[in-house]
Amino acid sequence: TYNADDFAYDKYHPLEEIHAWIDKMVQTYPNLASSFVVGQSYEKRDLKGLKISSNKAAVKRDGTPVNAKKAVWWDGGTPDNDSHTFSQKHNFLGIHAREWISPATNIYIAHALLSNYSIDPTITHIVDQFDYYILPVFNVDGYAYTWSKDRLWRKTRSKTSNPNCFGADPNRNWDYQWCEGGATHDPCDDIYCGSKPFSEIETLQVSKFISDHKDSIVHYINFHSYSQLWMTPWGYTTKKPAQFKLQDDGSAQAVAALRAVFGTRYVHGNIGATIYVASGNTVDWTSGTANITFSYAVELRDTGEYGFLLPENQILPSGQETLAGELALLKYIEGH
Ligand code: ING
Ligand code: ZN
Repeated sequence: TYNADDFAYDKYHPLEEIHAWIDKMVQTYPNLASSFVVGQSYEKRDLKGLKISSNKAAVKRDGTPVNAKKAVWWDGGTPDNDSHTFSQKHNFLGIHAREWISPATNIYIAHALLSNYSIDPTITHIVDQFDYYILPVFNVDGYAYTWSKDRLWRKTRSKTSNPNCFGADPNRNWDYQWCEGGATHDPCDDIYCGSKPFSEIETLQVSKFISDHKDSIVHYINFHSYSQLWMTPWGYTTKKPAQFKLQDDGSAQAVAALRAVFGTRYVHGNIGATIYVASGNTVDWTSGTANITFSYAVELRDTGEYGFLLPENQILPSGQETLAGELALLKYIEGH
C-alpha cells in the first residue's frame, strides 16, 4: 500500500495516492487540516477534499472579528459542529480529467499553506484569515480513466443517450445560461453540456455543497490547463458583468505576482473575450447564482508546447508561481 510520507510533490499521482495524501495531511497537521467528502461520483468514487482551517478567528484591521458566525459543515456524512470556524471560505478544484497539472497545483498550494503555517508570516496570516476547501480532483472518474485507459480524456464517465459515447463536460453542465454557446447537445462531443443542467452527479453535488456554504464562501477558483490565463466571468457571452473591474483587478495582482517568480506570462480578462465563449461553466454559476464575487478560472501552464502533457519537472515551478499569484489575489480580496 501507498505511504504518503514519501509523497513526491514533483510527480503526477493517481487518484488513490491523492486521497491517501489527504489523509496524511490530516494526520500530520491535525490542528489545521481535516478532510471532507462532497459525495460520490457516477462510478462511486469519493469526491474527497481537504479543509484547512486554523483555530484563530479572522480579524479586520481594527481587530474586530470577520464573519463571526458559526458554520456547520457536512463532512463525510457526519455533521461537524465546527465551533471555531470564523474565517471566510475558499474553494480550489480541478475539473477536467486530462489537465493533470490542476490537481498537482492544488496539492502543492495546500501543502505550502500547511507546512509554512506558523513559519512564514504571510502564509500564517492568510491561513488565519480564511478557511480553505480544496477538492484536488473534481472529476474523479475522468481522472481515473486518464490513468487507466485514455490519457486525453476530459469529461465525466456517465452513460449518455448514445451507447458509444460517454460523459458530459463538467464545465458546461452548470445551471447558469446552460448550453447557450460554446457547448453542444452532442454526447460524443468533448463540450457536451449534458442532458440537462446538473445532469452529472459530480456537478450537482459540488453545486449543492457550494450553495450550502455560499454565505461564507468569498472566493472560488477553478483550475484548468493549459493557456496561462487568469480569468473571470462571463463565459457564456463576450460581455462583462457589472463587477468586472473589481474581479479583474484581482487577476492583475495575481498575474503580476506570478510573473515575478520565474517570468511566466499570464493574460487576464473575462472568459468570453480571453479564451472563448463557453456557457454552463462553473464560475458563471458561482458568480451569477451563488454570488461569489471573486470567482476565477485559471488556465495553468503551458501555452501549447507540451499542452496537457506538461512534463513533471514543471510541477514545482508551476506550483511556486501559482502560489505567489494566489497569495497576491488573497491579499487583494482581504482588502475588498
Ligand atoms: N478550458 C476551459 C474550458 O472548459 C474555460 C476554459 C474556463 C471556459 C472557465 C469557461 C470557464 O473549455 C479548458 N482547457 O478546459
Ligand atoms: Zn479544463
